[in-house]
Amino acid sequence: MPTVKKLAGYIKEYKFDTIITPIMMLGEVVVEMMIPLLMAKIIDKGIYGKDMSTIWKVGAWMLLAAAAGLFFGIMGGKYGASASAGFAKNLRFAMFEKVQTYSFKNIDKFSSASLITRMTTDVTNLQNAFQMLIRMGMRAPASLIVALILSISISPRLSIVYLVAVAILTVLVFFLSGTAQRLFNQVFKRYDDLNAEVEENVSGIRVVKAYVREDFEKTKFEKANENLYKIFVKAESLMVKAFPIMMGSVYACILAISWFGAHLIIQDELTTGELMSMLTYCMNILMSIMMFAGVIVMVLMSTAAAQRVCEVLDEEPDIKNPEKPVMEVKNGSVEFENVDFSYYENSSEPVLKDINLKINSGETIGIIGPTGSGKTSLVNLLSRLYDVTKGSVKVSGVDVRDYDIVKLRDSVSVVLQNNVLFSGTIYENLRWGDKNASDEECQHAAKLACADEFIEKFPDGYDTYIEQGGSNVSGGQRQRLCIARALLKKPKILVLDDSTSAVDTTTDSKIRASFRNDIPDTTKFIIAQRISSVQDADRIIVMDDGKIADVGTHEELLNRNEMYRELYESQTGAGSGDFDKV
Ligand code: DUT
Ligand code: MG
Repeated sequence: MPTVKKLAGYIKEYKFDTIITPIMMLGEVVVEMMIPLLMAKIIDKGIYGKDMSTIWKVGAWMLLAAAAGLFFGIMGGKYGASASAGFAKNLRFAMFEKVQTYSFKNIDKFSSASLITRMTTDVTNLQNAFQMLIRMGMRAPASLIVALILSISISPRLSIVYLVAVAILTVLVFFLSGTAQRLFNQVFKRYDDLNAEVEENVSGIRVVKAYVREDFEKTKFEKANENLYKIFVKAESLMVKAFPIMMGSVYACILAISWFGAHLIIQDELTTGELMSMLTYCMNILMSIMMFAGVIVMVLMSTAAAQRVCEVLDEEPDIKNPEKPVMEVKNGSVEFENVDFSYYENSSEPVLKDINLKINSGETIGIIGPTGSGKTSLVNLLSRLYDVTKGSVKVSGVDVRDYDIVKLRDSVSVVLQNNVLFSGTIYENLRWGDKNASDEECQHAAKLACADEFIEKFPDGYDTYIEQGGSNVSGGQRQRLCIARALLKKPKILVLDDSTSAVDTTTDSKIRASFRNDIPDTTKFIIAQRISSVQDADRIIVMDDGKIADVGTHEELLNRNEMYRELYESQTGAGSGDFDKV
């Protein structure tokens, strides 16, 4: 039940709507229940007693009751919709807000596909269940009780028939809701699988096409889809079978009442009007039971969704601001002290092992090494995209975990290896780096990143609209825009993670030259596959299998490091297939 309490906290400003809805539904029930009574009066007094004035008078009351019922019903619907939609709105926003605080590690844990399902499908399920609960959750039992009381007051003997039907239906309903809940829980699980499938395929659709893997992907999807279909059919057919059984018992009940009622009328113990109202109440009671069962099933079904939503809300961001954060990063010096790092707590072998490194402010550091050697992992520790497992990373002499995260990330600007642009103009994208940057500053940053040449060729220049994911610019153009965006932060430390891999060598060296001239005091980390991208760095780190294999200048490394020399020769030697001329 802590889940319920937690979720109820998100009703917030819709409390009034939430409370008024069941009250309106109650009003609807009360006036609705008066109608059969008035009906009995019209039949017994008006029709049998041939009293026209009673018919007029009671008829007017009936009309009034119907109008009041309509009013309450509409109001209940209106407030119910507002309360449930508002609740869902608050919930979605809270989840979105929470996900923004997640570290990379938190996101890895859920996967983006699952986060999307939780924020959309699961919240919609909760919204529907909530609406059902505040509307029918009150209406159904209220109508059951009022109808029972009224029919017992009309004819206690005939009411026994109800009680039998109520008992049978209740057993049936409890049996069904248990099974339905189990089945629908499986449906949600399958939905998640399907969503993961769709997310992966659609976001990687270009690769799928390039590798002509459409058929393979289709088969995979078909399987997930088929599984979902099967379980859905199973769940739905259970519901479908339930319906005739329920209706059967309703009609059996009506038959029984008519039979016994007729006898009672002949014995003068019941009037025709009273029998009419008994029949209406009978319908009311049985319908209420089914409705209530519906509410229970829906609420039970939404518990899985509720749990999944709460997991997102309860997840502790594993990277948090310290109690008394250091608010200023003084310079760009960096120190790694006995750093070990792994992505998963229980992995046997750390990704980075015993890293020790001291870098002065303003130095340019090249990082080179085979793929998977830990280059990205190493630099991701600088801006606390991940936290070290052991040891410490210090920037300007202070442990990165002691800084205010915003201040730290403003000072350590990372151009990620898999970088993305967002939908919006080039100006808007660049201002992710600094939202107050003037047009001139944006243009200056673009110039440093050698992005000005192609931007100015676009008909709309800096106002060119970038599509979602940056799909309307080339790989090299996107990389340069991302570098410009990072430069706008005016960072103390700039990290380029393979950020010029798609840029030609001439432009690459132009970018590095502008770094040297324009931001000499910024510490620069340049991860690259091409030696030419790092050879003029002050020092070059050679990474191998999570360890620092060597550190030195280009010349030093050429002389003493075999791996480095081989890489250099393969990139400069004839027939290497690389056009780099060094
Ligand atoms: N790794 C993970 N989870 C991740 C990223 C990486 O387990 O989210 C592992 C895979 C690899 C090791 O960490 O064995 C180092 O990866 P990293 O990305 O640091 O390697 P890299 O040197 O940057 O490789 P590349 O040149 O391919 O970018
Ligand atoms: Mg990498």
